[in-house]
Amino acid sequence: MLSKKIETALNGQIETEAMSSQFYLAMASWAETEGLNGTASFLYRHSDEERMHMLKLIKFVNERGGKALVPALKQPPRTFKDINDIFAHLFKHETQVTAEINRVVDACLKEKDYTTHNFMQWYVSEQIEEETLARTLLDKLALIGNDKGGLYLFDRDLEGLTASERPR
Ligand code: OFO
Repeated sequence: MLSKKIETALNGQIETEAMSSQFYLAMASWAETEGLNGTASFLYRHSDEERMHMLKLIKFVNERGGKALVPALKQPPRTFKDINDIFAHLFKHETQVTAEINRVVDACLKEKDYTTHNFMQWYVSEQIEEETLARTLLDKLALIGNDKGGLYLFDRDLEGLTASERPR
């Protein structure tokens, strides 16, 4: 059975995952209208993954005797400056999500809720993958600079990549 504190913390995390999904959906849609089709595919998939992270939490809360809350969501940004801006936002957002996950994990330890602590470890590892990927993509973009051919290849390489994979 979940304590009230942990139920609230997990509901907060449900909102965070839902917001991530919306945020990446907005980025995907923007990228698609800019002709960045590989980037758009990657971000649409990333948005779906975040929704899956949210669903996993909803099911866990309900199975453990709590009540999952489906949150209202804020309007995400409509436009972005360029592809660098997209991945800078994505990296920053993921580091904030990691900090929130760490807070949930910390609350589990304080409440001695080892079951939820164990469940949250999946999110801890997922964040390592996602942060590493976002950092690697930002580094690649920094190397490419304004080289149009490089940007074309970067976008094409993103076509088949998923958020928890490492790029070559
Ligand atoms: Fe849910 O992993 Fe990103 O935010």
